[in-house]
Amino acid sequence: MKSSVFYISSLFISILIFAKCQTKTASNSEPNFQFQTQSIDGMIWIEGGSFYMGTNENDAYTVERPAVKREVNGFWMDETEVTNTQFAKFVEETGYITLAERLVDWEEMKLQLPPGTPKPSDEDLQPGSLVFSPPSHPVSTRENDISQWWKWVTGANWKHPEGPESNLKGKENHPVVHIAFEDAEAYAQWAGKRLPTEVEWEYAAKAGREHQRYAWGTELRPNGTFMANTFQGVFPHENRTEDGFQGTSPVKSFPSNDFGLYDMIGNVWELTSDWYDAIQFNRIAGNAPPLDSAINKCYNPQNPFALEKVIKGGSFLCADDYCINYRPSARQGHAYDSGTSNVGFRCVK
Ligand SMILES: [Ca+2]
Ligand SMILES: [Ca+2]
Repeated sequence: MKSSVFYISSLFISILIFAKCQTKTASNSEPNFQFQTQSIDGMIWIEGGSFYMGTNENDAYTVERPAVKREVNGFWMDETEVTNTQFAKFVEETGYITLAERLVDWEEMKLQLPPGTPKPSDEDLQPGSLVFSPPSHPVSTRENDISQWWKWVTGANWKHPEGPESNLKGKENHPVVHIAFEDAEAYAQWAGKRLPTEVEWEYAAKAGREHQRYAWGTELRPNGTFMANTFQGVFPHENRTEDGFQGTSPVKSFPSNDFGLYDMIGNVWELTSDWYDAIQFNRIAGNAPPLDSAINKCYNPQNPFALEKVIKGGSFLCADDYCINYRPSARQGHAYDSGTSNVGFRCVK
């Protein structure tokens, strides 16, 4: 939801006949099967199959458990997150204005806040977005008061990711950020694509390693190699950038997974088309009653008023000491009408 910092706690192929085609054989060790990846016009064919979604690891978050068997049909998926250059082409051709560039609609906003929440000041209803703004000193993350490191910045949007004084110079190949769900859907429609479902996204991220903790194996940094843009140091104030990037990174800066997809883990979280259900896997396993979607589109007891879509893959802010979301089973709810500086998307078809 578009929100001032005050409310943060309430919040988050076909026409390709003439295209180049490239095939490569995966070189990484220990995936569950041998395969080849095929890339056409920046998309990879993901062969359908069955797999275990979620995890049974005790130290994973409860919203990821238990693992449940799921079937997935084949689909094409963008090799990378949608970049600023790609999004700029969409805007240039359509004149599209993102949600973060529009005045905040208080009537819409208050529907996702506890009843009686006072109306923010007009200044706080100006177009803007949430920007990661780390303190210069250590802060306790125990109470999860995210207003200590997330700030509402008037004038922040996809063209000005850190605020009105910032721009996209040098970030042409970085993932686009400050994108709300409807913005991502508008882009996907223009591109003749759609957003992935949660199950499609996770199947593609696991790439056959469904029983391994990480998308690339069992160790976070195999032989000391950084496999994704995450956060090293003490969250949120001490970002040691040992992986080379403090914020977002150009797409393809880290190795692809075994399906040939880049940055599925880290860089920016990625929107999916599914509404968030915190106990979805327990429902599928028969441990909880089905969600009555006629009453509630989504379910998150920690954020009961928000309408949230599932985001996957973690971001440059996932830290060993705070949020270990750099795993393919990790999932979070994200307000469908909110963009932030660490959430983007990629498309499928
Ligand atoms: Ca980093
Ligand atoms: Ca990502």
